[in-house]
Amino acid sequence: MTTFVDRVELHVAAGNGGHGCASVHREKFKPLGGPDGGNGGRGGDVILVVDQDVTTLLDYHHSPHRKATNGKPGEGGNRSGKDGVDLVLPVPDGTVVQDRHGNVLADLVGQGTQYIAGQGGRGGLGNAALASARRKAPGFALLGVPGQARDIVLELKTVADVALVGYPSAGKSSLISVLSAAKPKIADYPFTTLVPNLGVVHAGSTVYTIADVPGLIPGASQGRGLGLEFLRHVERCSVLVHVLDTATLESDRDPVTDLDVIEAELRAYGGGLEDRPRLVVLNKIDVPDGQDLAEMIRPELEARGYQVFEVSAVSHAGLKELSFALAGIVAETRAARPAEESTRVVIRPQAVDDAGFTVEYDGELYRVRGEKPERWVRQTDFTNDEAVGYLADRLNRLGVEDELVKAGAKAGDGVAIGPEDEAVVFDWEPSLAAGAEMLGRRGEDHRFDAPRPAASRRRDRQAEHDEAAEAYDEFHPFGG
Ligand SMILES: Nc1nc2c(ncn2[C@@H]2O[C@H](COP(=O)(O)OP(=O)(O)OP(=O)(O)O)[C@@H](O)[C@H]2O)c(=O)[nH]1
Ligand SMILES: [Mg+2]
Repeated sequence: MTTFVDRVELHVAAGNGGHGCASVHREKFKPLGGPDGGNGGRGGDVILVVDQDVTTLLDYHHSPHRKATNGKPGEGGNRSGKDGVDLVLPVPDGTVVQDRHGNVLADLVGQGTQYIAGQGGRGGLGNAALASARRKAPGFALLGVPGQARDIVLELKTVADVALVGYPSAGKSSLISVLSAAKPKIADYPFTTLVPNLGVVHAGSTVYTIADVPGLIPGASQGRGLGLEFLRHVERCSVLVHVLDTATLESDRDPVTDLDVIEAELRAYGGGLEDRPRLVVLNKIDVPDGQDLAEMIRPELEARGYQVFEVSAVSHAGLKELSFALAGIVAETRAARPAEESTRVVIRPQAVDDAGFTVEYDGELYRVRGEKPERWVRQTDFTNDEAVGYLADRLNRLGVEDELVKAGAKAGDGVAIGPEDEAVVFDWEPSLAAGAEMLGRRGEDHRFDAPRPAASRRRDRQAEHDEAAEAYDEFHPFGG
C-alpha cells in the first residue's frame, strides 16, 4: 500500500539578507578613495507551487523543516553579494495552507499556482549606496534582514469534479475503474479503499475528474469505520453521487435505507456538502435480483427529487448515460464559476501596512510598531555610532519623533521598537527632534520660504539625498 499523507505541519525559513559592506577604495597614490562597499544579496523565498505530478504531502511529512539560502554579504570594490536561491516546494493540486491556529492563508488550486510561504530578507545597503554630500565616506553599512520563518499547516483537499460516496463495497472504486483509466484497488471486503482514488473521465468534449472516498457506515460521524475525515477531499466537488448497492447480501440493508444513512452522515459532516447537487446511482444491476430491486425503488427515489441511474460496473450497462449526465452538471457548474478561478494566481502573504507606524505608551515604555521602523532597527549595527545616527535620521524623517512628542515622551523616557519579545529599547534623546526640525519636515515646500543660510540649505540637500537613499532601499528591497 502506498502511504498517503494529507496533512503536515511545515516549518519554513526564508533566507536571510546579506549584510551590506563598509569599505573604502584603496589605490596607489590615492590613499583616500571613495566608499566602495557593495550591497548584500537578498535572501531566497520559500515558494509553494502546485505541481500536478505531486499527489501527496508525504515528502514534507518526512522532512518538515525547509530553508531557502541566505543572500551573500556585499564586498569591497562595489561588489554586490549574490542573492539567495528561492526554495520551490511542489505541492499537490488542492493544497490548503493554514497558520497554526487554523486560519486559511491560501487555497492552492490549479497547476502553477504559487504561494510565498516565507519572504526572503532584504540585503543591507553597502556604504557606497549610503554615501552622500554630507556623509562622504560612511563608516557603516546596513545589516541584512533575517528571512521570514513560519510554521504552517498544509492540508490536501483533492480537487475532483464528481465525488462518489456510499457504503463499503457498493462499487465506488469499480465505477471509477470503468469510467476512467484509473485502476484503483477493488475487492469484495469492506474498506478496500483507504485513501481517495482519482480518475479522469472523457465524456464528449467535457473532461472531468471523479473521486471516491473510503466507504461510509452508520456512525461515521462518531469515527466509526474510517470516519468522515476523508470527506474534506470531496468538499470542492460540483456533484455528489450516491452509489447504492442493489445486490447487498446484508439482511438489514436496502438501497433506500443506505441512502438515508449516508445522507445523515453527510449532514453531520456539513462542510458545505449540504447543498451540493446530488444524484443516485443504483449499481450492480447485472445481478438479476439487483435489476428487480432497482426497478422497484426507482419511483420512490425519483419522488424524492433524485435523478436515478441504473448501472453495472461489471456489464457496463448504463455507464454512458451516467458519464454524460455528470459531464453536463460539471460543465454547468464551470460555466457559472468566475473565470479567474481557472487562471494561474500568485498569492503573497498579506502586505503589512507599509507606510504607517504607531506609538503607544504601555505605562512603562513608548512602543513604536510598524513595518519600516522595525525593519530599520533590524538593519542597524548598534555597535556602530554612525549606523545608529543614520537610524535616528530615518526614524525622524518618518515622523516617529513627532509622534513621540505628541504621545508625551520626554528626555530619558524608554522607547521600544519592535514586537514585545525582540524589541530594541533605548533612552530617547529629544535632541534628535531638534535635528528633525532643522532638516525640514515632509510636506512643506521650501520654495515659498524666504532665502535661508547656506548651512540650512545644505541640510535640505542632505535630507533630500537621504530620502533618495531611502527610496532606493524601498524600491530595491533586496539590495543588489
Ligand atoms: N456483480 C457486480 N459486482 C460489482 C459491481 N461493482 C462492484 N462489484 C463488486 O463489489 C465489490 C466491491 O467493489 P469496490 O469497487 O471495491 O467497492 P467500493 O465501494 O470501492 O468499496 P470500499 O472501497 O471498500 O468502500 C467487488 O467485489 C466488486 O467486484 C457490479 O456492478 N456488479
Ligand atoms: Mg473502494
